[in-house]
Amino acid sequence: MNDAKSNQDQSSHETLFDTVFTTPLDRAARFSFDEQVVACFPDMIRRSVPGYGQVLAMLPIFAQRHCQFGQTNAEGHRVSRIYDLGCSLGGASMALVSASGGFDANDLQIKAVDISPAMTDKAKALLADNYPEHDIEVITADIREIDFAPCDMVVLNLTLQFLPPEDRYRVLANIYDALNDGGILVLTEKTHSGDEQDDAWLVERYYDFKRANGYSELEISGKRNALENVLITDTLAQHHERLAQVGFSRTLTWFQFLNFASMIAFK
Ligand code: GEK
Repeated sequence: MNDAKSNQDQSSHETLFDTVFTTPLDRAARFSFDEQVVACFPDMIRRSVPGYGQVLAMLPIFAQRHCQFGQTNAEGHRVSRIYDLGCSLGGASMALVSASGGFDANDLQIKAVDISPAMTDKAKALLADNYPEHDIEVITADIREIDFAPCDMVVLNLTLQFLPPEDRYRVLANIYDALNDGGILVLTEKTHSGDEQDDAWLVERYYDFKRANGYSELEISGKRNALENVLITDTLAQHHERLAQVGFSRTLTWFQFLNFASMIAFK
């Protein structure tokens, strides 16, 4: 069955195969998180982000160690508040509350924020279907504009890279201010290396990774062009320096897979 046909045959909650950049004309498009991307998002992110599943799987493990249950929900129950910023379809939130995470349904109060209504509409439906008993609020907003409530953990999984570089410090400073002492930020990003030769090797192996996951040359170059000036990477050194500047006393890179890395910052 061809991709288009198989996509049509699936129900709206099923994951469609990513065919966003399959024709030469698509290459001219600027990347945006619209309905077309939302429909195939889980497939796209798994096939194009090395280590995506491994990073998500560690989130509840980190939460178990660093959540302090210092907040109170509307029913007077002690909870830990967690922000999932740039939540897309809620993958990180779902990983946090999944059965293997070890939390009870009313332990965590999650605020999942995304600027794209197409994403948040679908995230709400997925969470209502799969985790109706959990306290996960999906909010359609720009993370540069929100007022943070005190929290124990913030997840920025592949989101900071989409903000204009000049806005990144302010968002991280707001996160730092909202975190309780002992709280953590998990920051996952596509990065580039400061060394030109290393960078070329990492980028080429990243394209090999995408080829191995079924993407064609047309799709790889189409996506690369569409993301130009939309996804702007920093080096790991720039990330750690900025995190230190906003006040985090200790940061470390806990995961790296080719040009993707995840850092943890401790308040
Ligand atoms: C996951 N974290 O599956 N405010 C809020 N959301 C934004 C903003 C902004 N200013 N800019 C971009 N976004 C997810 C994956 S995807 C990564 C994150 C990717 C949102 C944007 O709408 C998109 O949903 C998300 O950030 C980035 O764990 O597609 O490579």
